[in-house]
Amino acid sequence: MAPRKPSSTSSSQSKNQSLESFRERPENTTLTTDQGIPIPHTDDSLKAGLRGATLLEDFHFREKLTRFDHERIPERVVHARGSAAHGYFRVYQSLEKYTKAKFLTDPSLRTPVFVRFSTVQGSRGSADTVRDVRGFATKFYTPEGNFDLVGNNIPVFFIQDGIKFPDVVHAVKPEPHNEMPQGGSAHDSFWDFVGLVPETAHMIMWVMSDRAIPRSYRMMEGFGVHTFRLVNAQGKSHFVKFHWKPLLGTHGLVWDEAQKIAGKDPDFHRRDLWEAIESGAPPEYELGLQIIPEEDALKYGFDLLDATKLVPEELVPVQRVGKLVLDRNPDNFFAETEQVAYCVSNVVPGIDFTNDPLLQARLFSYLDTQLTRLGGPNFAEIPINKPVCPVHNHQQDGFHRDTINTGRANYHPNSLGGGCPVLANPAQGFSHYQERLEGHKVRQRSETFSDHFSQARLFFKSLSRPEQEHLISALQFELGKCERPEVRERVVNQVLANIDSELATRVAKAVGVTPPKAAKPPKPPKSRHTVETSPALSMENTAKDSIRSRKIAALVADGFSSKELAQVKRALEASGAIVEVVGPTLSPVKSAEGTEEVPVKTFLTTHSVLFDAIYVPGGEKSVVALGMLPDAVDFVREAYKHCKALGFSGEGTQLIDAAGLSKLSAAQSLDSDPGVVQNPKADMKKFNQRFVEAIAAHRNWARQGPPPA
Ligand code: HDE
Repeated sequence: MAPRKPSSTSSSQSKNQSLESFRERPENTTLTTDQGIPIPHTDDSLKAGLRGATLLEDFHFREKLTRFDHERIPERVVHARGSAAHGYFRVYQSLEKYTKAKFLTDPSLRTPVFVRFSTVQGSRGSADTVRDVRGFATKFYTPEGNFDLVGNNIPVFFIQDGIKFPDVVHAVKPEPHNEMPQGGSAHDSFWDFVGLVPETAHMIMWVMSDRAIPRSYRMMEGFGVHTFRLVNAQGKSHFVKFHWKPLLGTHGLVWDEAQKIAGKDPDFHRRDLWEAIESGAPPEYELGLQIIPEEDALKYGFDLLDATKLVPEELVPVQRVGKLVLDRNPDNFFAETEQVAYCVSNVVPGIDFTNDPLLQARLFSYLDTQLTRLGGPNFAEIPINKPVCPVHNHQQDGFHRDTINTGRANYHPNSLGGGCPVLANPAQGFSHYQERLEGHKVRQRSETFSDHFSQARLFFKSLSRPEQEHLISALQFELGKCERPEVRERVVNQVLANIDSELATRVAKAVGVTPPKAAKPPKPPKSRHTVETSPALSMENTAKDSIRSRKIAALVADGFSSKELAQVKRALEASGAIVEVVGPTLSPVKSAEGTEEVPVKTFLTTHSVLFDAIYVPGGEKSVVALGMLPDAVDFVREAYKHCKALGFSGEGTQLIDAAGLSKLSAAQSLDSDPGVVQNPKADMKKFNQRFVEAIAAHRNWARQGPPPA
């Protein structure tokens, strides 16, 4: 891979510049203490005699150890494991009809952003590919202050009221008595909660689907989840749902593959994001808006304030209004990715909240949690959190204060400071939307929040058959790991039976629960503005037109055909893919033509699960050698099992039998499998075209065959 570009040529420049004065560049510098005293020796402590005890006066030793002892800050209570990138956002056309937010009304403005992706359950060091919701948090550094869109890759949530957040998080986190399992929901306390709280039903469908094991952060959607408001210059408000649409499409892993990746490369998603940016393939997403008139809050048979519901795209289309590009990796993980503090309450004029009780809780929680995590109230002064526009107010003091306020007037109103800072012009400043409210003070849930199963069913019914199979086996896996029969029983009968009877019956059988007698009749839809299925919910219908940034392993041993390898490599790279040559060792491999190729990885250092597709070039000697290497054979078999594209040219096709693929083929004949591209005659043009199409299709699920009886 090309060496890292030093600093950015990106368009996230204003943030990049604002960070510049904080960057420490070690080139041509001398080692000093924190006080700037030059240090000529740092490998031995100061001792009383060559073999004597260390002296307390050794300030360099004490400072070095003290600083090390205090390197850790508390990890986030949720979303601790994350990876982030800088970039920019630009709106395509002014949205002034709906909002007065400058970054959404000025198409010439490139707004710097910092996006952090995360898992929810696991600790900071947990594996990337666990089954979990992914966070998708975006900080827009706008000219009117920071706007934080703190979303997930799933459009709904487990609960309806934020007061239950500690409960759902305690339930899913590692259990308190033994702190197991790490990074996963397949344990009793989580499913105990699910069985007792049926409002989780819709979200459960999503987290058991392939959405919860994304192929890449670059290939997942993002959602603001709650209904927000857009408010225009005239004070008119519209409800809005925020979406991020990845230009590479939305793609998932296979569960078996995800588990293996967790061992082979626990940093799989982090590395994928980092390498894509370094290699010049910046992840891109479009911002989508579903705009809904306020009067329609109850039109769709559910309440727009209920975060366990989504608005089907077929009813309210997602308008794509701008583009997000992530083109620069952070300089320092701790300073940026760890210290970034997203706060749902950070909104700019033109964006406002609704009364969604989940959102209302979040408006309190994020600022509150940062106070402890980042050690006090001045965390907005940390470079990554600092707005790019001026900040003036009378807030002062507290731990870690950076700003040196001058003058005597630290109150409002004042005359000693000339009245400054003066109040903003109401037309430009933030004023809360004047929503009319009345009601009794109650601790109750609205009747409009009571349907927990219609949309769970809608989601399940909208999936393709292979996606449904994956979801069913995910539930069989998760509940199968629960020790208590009553926990499994309750989930099947209180939750799944209300969603779909085949789903409930098959899960019941697999986890030793008596299947529900009859499917519970679905409630009739409460609204005629509804849909039976929503094709937009299925990843089968996503973009499959590109192999940009896909990783393909070319398997070689001595005697491979360098001619075929070069042709295929050229074709794949021309379409934006990355080809890595994998060989028995890192020593050069000799081709049939006499040239040499140095593998970048070996069968020991990498594995099929870390690639999107496999290519085996011809060369009799090479193919025979590969066929005798169990790890090379395993490479091919695993790629086949995980439904990936496989390409075999020339004598490479002989590896098909050596790996026993013909016997594995569910379709009886590999010729009918569009994901296995064979070309014994080395007519490379057609081969390359078909191979590119097969990789772009992502996976050939038909290969999985029928489910076990
Ligand atoms: Fe969060 N959430 N959350 N959450 N959340 C946090 O804030 C919370 C919810 C989300 O990369 C915490 O800084 C409550 C929904 C993301 O730094 C904490 C409730 C959605 C991130 C917190 C929710 C999210 C967080 C932990 C229910 C999708 C990571 C550390 C009312 C729309 C941000 C922190 C990052 C992080 C509270 C529910 C997304 C404790 C109380 C719904 C992406 O404040």
